[in-house]
Amino acid sequence: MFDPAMEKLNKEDLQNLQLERLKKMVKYAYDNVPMYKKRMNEASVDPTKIANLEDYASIPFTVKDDLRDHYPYGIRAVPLEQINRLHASSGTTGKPTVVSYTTNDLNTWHRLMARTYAAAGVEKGDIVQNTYGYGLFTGGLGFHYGAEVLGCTVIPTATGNTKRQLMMAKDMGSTVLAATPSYALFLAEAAPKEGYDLKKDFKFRIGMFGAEPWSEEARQRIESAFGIRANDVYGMSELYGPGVAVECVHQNGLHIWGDEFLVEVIDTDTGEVLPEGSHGELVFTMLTREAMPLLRYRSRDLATVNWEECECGRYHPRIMRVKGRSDDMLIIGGVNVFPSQVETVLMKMDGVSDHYQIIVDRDILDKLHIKVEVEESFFRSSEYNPEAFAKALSEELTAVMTVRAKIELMDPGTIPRTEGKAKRVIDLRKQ
Ligand code: DLL
Repeated sequence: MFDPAMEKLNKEDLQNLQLERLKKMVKYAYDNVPMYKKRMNEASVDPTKIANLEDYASIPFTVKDDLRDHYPYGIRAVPLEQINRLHASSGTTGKPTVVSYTTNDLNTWHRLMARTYAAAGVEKGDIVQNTYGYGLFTGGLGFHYGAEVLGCTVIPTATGNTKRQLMMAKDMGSTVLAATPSYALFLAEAAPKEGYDLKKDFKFRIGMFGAEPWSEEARQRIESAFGIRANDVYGMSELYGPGVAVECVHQNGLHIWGDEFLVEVIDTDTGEVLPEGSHGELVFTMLTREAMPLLRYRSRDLATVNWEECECGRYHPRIMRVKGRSDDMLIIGGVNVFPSQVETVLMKMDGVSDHYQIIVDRDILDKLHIKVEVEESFFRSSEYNPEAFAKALSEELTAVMTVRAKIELMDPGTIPRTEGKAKRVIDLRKQ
């Protein structure tokens, strides 16, 4: 463990620490962020009288639009001179949401990332090839500094330039691959074409994959292609970046670092706080953030939180894989569908490549329209019968997910590859 004093806390001690830090944070936000002072006053909340989580639930939620409304410098509790770094997320429309960090915030984040790597089994001396985008996106610098703090050698290749990426991985003997899962699948596809043998030519042993939803089946494909353990890492720019939660070596849910993040689970529609173990929207509070405190921040991500002790000995609560965001959910003929569920069905089928796209079109809302790229060797084999294959895929989706699907088979290599986060859903209604 990188930070045993925090990582070994039992449930009671961890929850006590959370409450103690929470009380201070509420007071800090009230005193230093005009938006929070106004909201607490309006809701008649006395920031000095928060005794438990029920009291805390009387504070209104913070949402992404609150950050947008505070463009350009974001929600801020310190003067600009104390801001050491800014990041921003692109967002789909309008102005980016900007997030800020003091020196202490950066240290906290980098240490959380070091802890995140170590929990996944990465050690001092590992060679980390960091293919996350460097820049306003938090992936690049977050994975970069965390690896340095842990004592690894970092190769900041950043995203793209796949040929050079593969050459460096082989020549440098990289042992850890930090990437979006879709880029890892892309590398796995590109390597043999460039003449590499994924298992013989590379020394990768652990993958640190996140920034987008991915299925268990995608994990199995990545693990068997590279011969590595592929660990899931979760985070978001508003909460520092990556490193909010990670799978330990047991890969049985992602530990949320409870000494820094308080998580509540709410009903997305009503906003009601749900009891422990329920499935719902994750709502986060950062417990020590200086520059940009966020109280009860609605993530829009849906998951279940489990507080049982893990085999690794940690009590830091675990979220089971985040299947998707409430905003990504499609309703097809009355059934709720997440893109990652479609991936689960597709990737179980032989002959399907790693690439697909879900098309949402006003005219065919009663069924899923999915473009599925056929895997190259199957495409060239005499067994390939497009009509029968499309029918089999459509039937499987109907059987597993109870939705009707229109399958459009695509030739190998024709669905555009993305180097950062994959674009799996094309919503024609928004274009
Ligand atoms: O994606 C930070 C990050 C970088 C996380 C690298 C992990 C690795 P944003 O661009 O702000 O930040 O996007 C955050 O991405 O609310 C989720 O919807 C989604 N997301 C992130 N990690 C996962 C994951 C970074 N492991 C948004 N599984 C979040 C599912 C994820 N979804």
